Amino acid sequence: MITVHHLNNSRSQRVLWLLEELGLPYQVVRYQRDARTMLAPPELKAVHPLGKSPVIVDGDCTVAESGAIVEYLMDHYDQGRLRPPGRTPEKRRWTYFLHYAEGSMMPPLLMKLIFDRVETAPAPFFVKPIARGIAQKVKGNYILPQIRQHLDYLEGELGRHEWFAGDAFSAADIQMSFPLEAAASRGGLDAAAYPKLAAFLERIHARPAYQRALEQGGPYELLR
Ligand SMILES: N[C@@H](CCC(=O)N[C@@H](CS)C(=O)NCC(=O)O)C(=O)O
Repeated sequence: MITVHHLNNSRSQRVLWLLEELGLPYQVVRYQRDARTMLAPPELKAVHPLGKSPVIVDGDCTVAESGAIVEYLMDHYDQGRLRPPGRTPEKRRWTYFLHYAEGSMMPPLLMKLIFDRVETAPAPFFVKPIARGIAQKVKGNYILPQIRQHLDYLEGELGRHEWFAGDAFSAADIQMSFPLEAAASRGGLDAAAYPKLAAFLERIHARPAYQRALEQGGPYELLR
C-alpha cells in the first residue's frame, strides 16, 4: 500500500487529493510543522534527506517532489484518466503546468511569505524600520508585480480552456491547486480581479475527492 508522508498545511494535501481521485488505497503518516519556524520536524529526514513533504513510499520506491510523485502515480496507476495521452496539445499543456506550478509560480509566492515575515519579525527598535523598509521595497518593486503577472497569465489561460490542460479535469489541475490556494490566501487572488481563477478554486473545492482528502489531511489553512 502507498504511504504518504504528510506535513500539515502543505503541498502534500494535493497528493492526498490525487490519490482520492484515483481511488487508490493509501495510508497517511502525519508530521506537524514547528509552530515558530514552520519547518518540518527532523523525523521527515529519515524518509528523504531533504526532510520535506510530500514524499510517498510505494513498496521499495520512495518518491519525493510533487511533480515527480504525480508522474509516478500516473505511470503506475492512472490508466489514462488524469493525464492526456500521446503527443497532443493537451499533453504538452499538462506537462507544462505540472512543471510551471513549482518551477515558476511558487518562487515569488514563497518570497512574498518570507518578506512578509521580515516585515513583521521582532527586531531591535533601530533595526525594525530598516528591515520593514527593505521588505516593502522588494515586495513592491519585484514580488507583487511578479505574482500579478502570473495571475494575469493564468486568468487568460482559463479564459481559453476550462481546465489547465484543456477541456478535461486532470492531474495538472491538482498540481496547480497549491500555488493558486497560496495566492488566494496571501497573493492577491480575489474573485473581483480574477473571476476565472476564483471559479476554478470553487470548482476544485467542491469535488468529492478533494473533500475526502481534507478529511485525511486534517486542518488546511490555505483554504478560505
Ligand atoms: N518543490 C517541492 C517543495 C517541497 C517543500 O518545500 N515542501 C514544504 C511543504 S509545502 C516543506 O516540507 N516545508 C518544510 C520544511 O522545509 O522544513 C515539492 O513540490 O514537493
